[in-house]
Amino acid sequence: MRVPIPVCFRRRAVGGRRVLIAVAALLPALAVPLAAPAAPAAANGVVVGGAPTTTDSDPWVVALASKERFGSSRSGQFCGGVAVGPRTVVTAAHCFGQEALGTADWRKLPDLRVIVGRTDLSGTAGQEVPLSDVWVNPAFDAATNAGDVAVITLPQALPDGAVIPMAGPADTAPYTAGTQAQVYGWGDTTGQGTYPQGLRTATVDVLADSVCEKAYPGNADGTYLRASMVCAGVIGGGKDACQGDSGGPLVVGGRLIGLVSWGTGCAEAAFPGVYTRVSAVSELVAQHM
Ligand code: 4AZ
Repeated sequence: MRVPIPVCFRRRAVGGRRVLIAVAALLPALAVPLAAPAAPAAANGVVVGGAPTTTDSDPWVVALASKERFGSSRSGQFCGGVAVGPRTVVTAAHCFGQEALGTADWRKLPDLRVIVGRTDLSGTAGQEVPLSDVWVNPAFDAATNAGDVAVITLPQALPDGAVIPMAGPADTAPYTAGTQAQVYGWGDTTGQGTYPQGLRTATVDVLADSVCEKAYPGNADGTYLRASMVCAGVIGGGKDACQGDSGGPLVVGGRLIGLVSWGTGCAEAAFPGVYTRVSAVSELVAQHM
């Protein structure tokens, strides 16, 4: 089968630095960076700067996939997601945008699946579960990226029922600056279009809101808003989420505190990763479970 046209769904490649979502198809001829970051991010990550992990140890990490749209070499993976209930997966709203899916209606992609239990996307382990419903946060603001959350309902309970609890409104401690968090995904490991077959994780620090407010005061990439977002990265850069990690988990102490959402480039010292603040949306999510 012919590999589909690679889909780059960056929203605006401003100066070649804009990064928002997954680029998924990996045609060798087009494996060149579609918009190279100004400074190459450090190599080797999930995520950049990470290490391999598995869906056995972290079974609530799931992949969103469509082979028809994104190609079959990596099971069609294009975003991450997180199982928070036996039949509920949360992800980023922008994973369901027109630019990601090529349609505003996910039902028009009949082979859209949630893949669970598949560490290695080149294999067939685990299950490919169809979606029975999707709630995309109607308050998602594509200009700022606020409210970047969607809730997927599955037709049946996940095989092993492995779920992770969401941070609630009262969970403020895990958001304290300096807290170590893990980010997970099958996204770009270099910031230059290098997609791994295996699931990866990186340890990043929750950063003070002021760091991201300074980095992202409001431009074409988005605006950092402390009420609805979390800032995370490492001093000096080198560890970060990247394209293809969107919708995936940021975890502190066995609790989901963030969803990979956006940022400028990947792993650049001056531009931390920005995550959806789960404690701000967990009640909304619960209403759609
Ligand atoms: C993405 O496209 C993406 N460096 C996620 C996070 C970041 C950049 C891009 C933050 O999924």
